[in-house]
Amino acid sequence: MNMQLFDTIIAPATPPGKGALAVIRLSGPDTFSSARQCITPQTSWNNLKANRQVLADFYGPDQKLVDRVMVVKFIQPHSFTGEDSLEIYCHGGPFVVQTILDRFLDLGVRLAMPGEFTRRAFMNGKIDLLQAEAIHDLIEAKTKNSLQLSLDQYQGRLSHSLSELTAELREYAALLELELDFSEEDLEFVNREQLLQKMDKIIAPVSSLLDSFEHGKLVNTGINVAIIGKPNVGKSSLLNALLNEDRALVTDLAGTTRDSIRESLDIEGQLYNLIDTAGIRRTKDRLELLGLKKTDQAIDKADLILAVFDQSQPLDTDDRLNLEKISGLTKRVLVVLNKSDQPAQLSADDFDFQSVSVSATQLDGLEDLKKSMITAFQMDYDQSYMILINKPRHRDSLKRTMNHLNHARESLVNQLSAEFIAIDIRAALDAIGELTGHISRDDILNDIFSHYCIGK
Ligand SMILES: Nc1nc2c(ncn2[C@@H]2O[C@H](COP(=O)(O)OP(=O)(O)OP(=O)(O)O)[C@@H](O)[C@H]2O)c(=O)[nH]1
Ligand SMILES: [Mg+2]
Repeated sequence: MNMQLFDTIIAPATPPGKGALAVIRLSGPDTFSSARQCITPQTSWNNLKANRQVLADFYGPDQKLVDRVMVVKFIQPHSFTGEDSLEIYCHGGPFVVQTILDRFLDLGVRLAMPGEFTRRAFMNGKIDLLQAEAIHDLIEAKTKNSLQLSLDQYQGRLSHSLSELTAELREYAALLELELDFSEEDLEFVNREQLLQKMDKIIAPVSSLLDSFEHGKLVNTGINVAIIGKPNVGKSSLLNALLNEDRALVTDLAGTTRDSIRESLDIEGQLYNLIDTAGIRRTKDRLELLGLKKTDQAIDKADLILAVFDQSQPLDTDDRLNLEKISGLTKRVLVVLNKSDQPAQLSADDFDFQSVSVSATQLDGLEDLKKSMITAFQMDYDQSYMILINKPRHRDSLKRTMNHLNHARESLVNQLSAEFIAIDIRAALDAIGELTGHISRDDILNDIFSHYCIGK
């Protein structure tokens, strides 16, 4: 990739608003020539060493001092983008930042588009597409586990394992294609039995990567948990107890919660998106019916259902309605027997589901509940330390890879000619290439980078 294809861009790398410091980033061929016109480093420009932070004065067009800043110069290809780059650490006032930006815009530098720095890093081969996506995830990470997952991907764990798989495949494709060149002589460069064994060895990890999507997605975006049950069993009290704050309204009136309430909770590094719902019962109340519709949507979206019952009361028809609802689901369900501070009329034996006894108001049994929520997904990331994919894009590419690999395998088993096997192996390689970005399509790139903020 010819770097001169790119012009010079600028953007603040820190969020807008007031702060102690702000960082402004420039990248492109005219970085230093434009910076020379407004920045005077304490060491002269000629003595300015790369990758070192140096104090400097920033001047406006009238040669008046705008700010005293720190600068770091990066010389291509030894920078994030792979181009000549400069980072300016100025004082974090919006006016200071805008004045510095305006000065560079006047000097012919262009304001960067969302994700343009990362896109250049990708285009210049500094990172692959999976790593570019990981930078975005890393910044968005809300818990220890999602941070770990994005760091793994940023460090290239997934890319590395894919490149190992493709190296072998590439070799076989080349040998098979060589056979085609010698088809007159009827030569076989690839032992079919060995290739079949190799294919199986490659299909297995691709398939387990595909299987890791559900897990990876949950680590990345959190486990959706719907708290359901008939009115007044203490769903909102349970939400508040888990969050340790008075988030939802609690009253002794049945039908208090109408709208679904969503809050995030970090349990031992895993993100849970808790949704408190309107109590499920037979009703004709229009507002309540609207609430029930939302409850159904929350159940649809949930990965885990906390079905709450008031254990101080025997099961009634509304409880049975809830039981019917959860029995028809193919999702993970935990029964929560609330109000354990009252004499019990229900026990775990009354349910076909795993259950936990709690008191939402006395904050009793919550640790047991959290433990059950964790084990429901066996989310201990350190123990199940494996490579995960976490985006539909990854899954789609790997599905295509899998289809082509299976097809190639079938051709092998049916002793079809090298041509057929090679075509499918090449197609599998292309699908992996799209995943890592070695084969890049503008529409995919635009989709990925447009979600980034300016300056990233
Ligand atoms: N004794 C006791 N009372 C509780 C407990 N949890 C909730 N309550 C009471 O039960 C009543 C209903 O609590 P909510 O949390 O509003 O119940 P809900 O399930 O959200 O009710 P709706 O929003 O109407 O569907 C309130 O008076 C709470 O104080 C508990 O563990 N023990
Ligand atoms: Mg409620």
